[in-house]
Amino acid sequence: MYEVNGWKHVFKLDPDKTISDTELDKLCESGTDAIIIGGSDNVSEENVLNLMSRVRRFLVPCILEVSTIESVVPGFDLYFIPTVLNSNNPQWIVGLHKEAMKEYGEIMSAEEIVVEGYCIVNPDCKAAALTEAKTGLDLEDVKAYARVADSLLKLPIFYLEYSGMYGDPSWVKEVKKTLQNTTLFYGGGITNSSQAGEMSEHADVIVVGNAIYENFEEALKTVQAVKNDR
Ligand code: 1GP
Repeated sequence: MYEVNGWKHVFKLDPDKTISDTELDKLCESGTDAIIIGGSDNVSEENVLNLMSRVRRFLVPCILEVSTIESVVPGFDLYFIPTVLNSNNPQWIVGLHKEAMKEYGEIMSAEEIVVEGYCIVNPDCKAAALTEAKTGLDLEDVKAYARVADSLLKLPIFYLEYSGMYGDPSWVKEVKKTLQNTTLFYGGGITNSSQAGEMSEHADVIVVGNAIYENFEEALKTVQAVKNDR
């Protein structure tokens, strides 16, 4: 089984967006620790399978971040299952998870599943709207959610999600201090090496998403920024 412990950098690819073979080759061979496939819009069995088979030509671990039950397909190294800790709607905390278990529980292999405790901080991102996230949190709230993930639920990952917006590094630093065993993922608005290096000083793993589609060469450089940093 793959362990997220020790990872520093991942790219998140959106199955609803287009990426050329050349760019995909560069991402997969960049030295990143994993490729996550996941998104919030138009995620289908077809586009997930298509992207997975393209990433599968490389050795890099390939992970599906499950956002809809319909798009779960076999063949990934790991399945990341998000639970949105600050959602106002129990569907996004445990409801859809129960439906998935009803359908796939018997055939699921526990070693392939990793639960991510999300805390969505940016009120303007799609994920916040979709999951009815209670945003407007202060740092103490976010630290409390981190402790819920770590001390109470003993989740492997706490995912501080700023999707589309560069967050406050001082918050990431404080959140990291509260975690004992849970791995801290930071995602949101990383567009260049210096931001990657800055967030990587505090977060265990940084996630680079949109930048892949907006400024590919800069996005690619975030890997080395993080690897050289430590
Ligand atoms: C999104 O956290 C990831 O789920 C990455 O965010 O797309 O802003 O890089 P960006």
